[in-house]
Amino acid sequence: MSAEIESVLHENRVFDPPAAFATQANVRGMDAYRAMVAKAEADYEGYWGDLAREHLDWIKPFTRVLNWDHPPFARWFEDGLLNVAANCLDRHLTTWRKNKAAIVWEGEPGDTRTLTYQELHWETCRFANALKGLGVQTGDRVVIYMPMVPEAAIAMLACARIGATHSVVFGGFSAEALKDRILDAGARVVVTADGGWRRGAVVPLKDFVDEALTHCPDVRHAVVLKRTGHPVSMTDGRDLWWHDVVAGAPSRCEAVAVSPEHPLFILYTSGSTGKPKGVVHSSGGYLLGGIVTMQWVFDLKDTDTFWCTADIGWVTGHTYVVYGALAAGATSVMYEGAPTTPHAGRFWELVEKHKVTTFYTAPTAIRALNKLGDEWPAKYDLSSLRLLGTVGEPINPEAWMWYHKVIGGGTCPIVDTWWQTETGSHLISPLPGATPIKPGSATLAVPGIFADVVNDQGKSLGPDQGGYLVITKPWPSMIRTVHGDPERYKQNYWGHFGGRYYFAGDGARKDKDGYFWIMGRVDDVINVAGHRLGTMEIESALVSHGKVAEAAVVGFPDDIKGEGIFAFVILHRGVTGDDALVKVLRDHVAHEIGAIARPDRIRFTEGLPKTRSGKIMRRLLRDIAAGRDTQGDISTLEDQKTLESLRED
Ligand code: 7RM
Repeated sequence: MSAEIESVLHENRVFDPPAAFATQANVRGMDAYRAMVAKAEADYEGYWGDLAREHLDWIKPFTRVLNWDHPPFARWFEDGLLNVAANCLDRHLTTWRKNKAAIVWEGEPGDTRTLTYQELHWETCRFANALKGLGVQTGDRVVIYMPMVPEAAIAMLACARIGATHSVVFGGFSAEALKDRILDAGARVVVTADGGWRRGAVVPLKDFVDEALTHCPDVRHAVVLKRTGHPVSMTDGRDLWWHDVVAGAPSRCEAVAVSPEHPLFILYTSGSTGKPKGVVHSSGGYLLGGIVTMQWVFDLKDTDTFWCTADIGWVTGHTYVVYGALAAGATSVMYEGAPTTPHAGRFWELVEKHKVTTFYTAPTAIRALNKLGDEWPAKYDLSSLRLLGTVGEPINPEAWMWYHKVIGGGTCPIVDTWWQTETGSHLISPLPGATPIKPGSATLAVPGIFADVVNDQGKSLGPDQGGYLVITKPWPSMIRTVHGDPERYKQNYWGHFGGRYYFAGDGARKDKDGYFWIMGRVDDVINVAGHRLGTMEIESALVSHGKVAEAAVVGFPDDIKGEGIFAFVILHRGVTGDDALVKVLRDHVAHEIGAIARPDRIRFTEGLPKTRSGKIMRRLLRDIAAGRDTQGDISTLEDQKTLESLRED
């Protein structure tokens, strides 16, 4: 790693928490926030130990909070025993919440289902018994490859109930990607469906499973949920229908007591090299991170209808559709389909229909929905909303302002939550009743998390100096290891600053108020004539021009400057990209940031290559900008066609 990253973005707007929000918030005002931080600073283990006793149900209480004797392998609450499914379900059954809606589900075709905590408990127990009947034992791995239907959550919770470790593979992944993950996880049971609905068509999940399983000799069973009725082939002895395996299965099933360090799940992320990494999460610490952030960041109340739009194949779906949401007793909305099927107002229609109070989505979705025009949200009553959130990438201030004004009616705070698959839950985010918000900043660390921006020597940097975002203490919901490769875990995340800090891979700066501004992945930094520029800031400058809907910026080899700046630009509907506009946009960036950031080349495009969770795959754009063949793993790519059309012209 080399010197600092220059930060060139300027954003001065500040939004205080609305008084009406602050007075009812779970964390009220900055003094309350600071008191929590002070407590965590004074007695780190005492702070987290108290929270773990308060928010988790223990089968056997722990006596030791943190074992950090063998860094970077942390063990939290290690001598306790608990069960995650019992913490998500059983704990509510002795309260009025037993008949509260746990999951409010909507299928893409418009079919709906609501499961109370009691019903979700029955279904989970039945499926847990079914898994046991198939020979699944505590410690075994189960791969879940399903559409966004309640049974996906039921399958996850059923694994948790019997202490099996699940690995959810996003339902949009190919047979090839599925195969790699089944093999790496060493799963012997796969849970899937005959298909799922996406953009009006059936995603033939079972066909992909069949293809994957030709290379997975250790898989004994595939359990298949009938969702679409689309014909599938069932292999005798191996494949079983979900409805058959649960038929007659008892609706009680003992929740197995496991160590809080027991691996709850493995979730694969595509590392920058292409080989997928199996991020391993714990049970106790992971769940604690999810619960406390539901309370603090999402300000959860029993009157809320909470909708996190993420697929359960992504960590955001794990923590904020399923585990954190349910353990905190939320009503969690789950939607199967695409945001624009059958029409561009589908999300807003669902907000109105289910009276959603808290809406959490990704900037990529916000920009896409913004681009479709204000007439869509205008058709629906969005007045039930009280809090908005974003996650996945930095949100450019223009998209933020649209979200705030058009979706939030100017009254909802926006929590811009920075976190990762590896962090398990939010680490940097506003607390909506406390933190004054600056559009585009994830603001401050969650109380109990210690974050900093450092240079390549690990030295803490001053205000507005760009550097590396690090977490300086282990935290309960952190990644425990990379499945089957502890050395990779050690090197990748703790190898950069002599083992002292967790390095997130992101560039960032802190402003004079200590607010964090995430500048994107350091792998994406461009070196122009010795200046290291974060791509995100140039993208943000482009999108601040009224004609631009979205932009992706990468470097390409330049003999003189080292790297030149190549911008891929998506224009708003009805705008045509011509040479005059290229000039206007180049000048606009120079004006916003400075001549050093003026793009050398601008190319107008209809789409960008993105991962399924909406992140731009700049690695592929770099290849295109350099005129090279694209290399490496593209199993996480959302839409192959976009890449092909970029290659063609
Ligand atoms: C939850 C999730 C992690 C990476 C992370 C960042 C980027 C996520 C924000 C963000 C700026 C945010 N998990 N990122 N949230 N950047 N502001 N609020 O996204 O493992 O898929 O990605 O996403 O680069 O390192 S993830």
